[in-house]
Amino acid sequence: MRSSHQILLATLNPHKFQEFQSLMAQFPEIELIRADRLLRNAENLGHAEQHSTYLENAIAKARLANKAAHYPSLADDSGLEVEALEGRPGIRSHRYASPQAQLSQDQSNLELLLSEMKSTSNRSARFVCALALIIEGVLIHATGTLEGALLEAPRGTHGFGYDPIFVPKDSTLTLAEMTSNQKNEISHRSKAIEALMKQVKAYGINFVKP
Ligand code: ITT
Repeated sequence: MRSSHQILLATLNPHKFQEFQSLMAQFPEIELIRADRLLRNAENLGHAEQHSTYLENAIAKARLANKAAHYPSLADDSGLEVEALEGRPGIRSHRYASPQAQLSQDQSNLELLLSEMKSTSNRSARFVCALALIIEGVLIHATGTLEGALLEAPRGTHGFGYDPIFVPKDSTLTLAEMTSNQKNEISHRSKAIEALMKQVKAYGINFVKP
């Protein structure tokens, strides 16, 4: 099966877009296109996240983008699951502190989570990333996770979201203290991309650079 070399990345989060660009650099035949370049009402992507699982949300975002732009479309729905909070903020990670928020609320989300976790000794948490790709009428999906623990105060300036308080298992650095390459070697997103691209290959989908 042949496909164009372009994939619309159905995200409004510029940090995610940046991460995908470096993660997908290992597939130079693929060009990622920003959602705001192709979708007239890109903000509708945010409204598609009404479901109760990451995967359903990712599929909804990918479907919406694919239908609107007629491009192969890839969507990511991700979040942080905290054991002591029974999995919260989870699929609500983006709008944790402010349910109506459209733009990034990273700072207020961090502050709310730290205050909820005050004097909680169980610091275990994990990131989850679900990806959905719609290409040539086929839906392909994959998930990746990253286990770790939460600090009591932020450290580091790289990355985004909850990175400054998340220390991956077997690391002493937060994700925000790591370089983007270090984060990309271990992240939930990189694991999901690896699993997704294996399936893309198994389907016989070839990207052709003009
Ligand atoms: P799109 O839906 O437009 O892709 P979004 O930021 O709303 O952007 P999600 O609904 O998937 O994306 O929410 C993911 C939230 O989970 C994100 O805003 C962060 O707060 C958090 N998150 C996900 N991956 C993360 C990572 O790698 N590092 C830190 N926080 C992350």
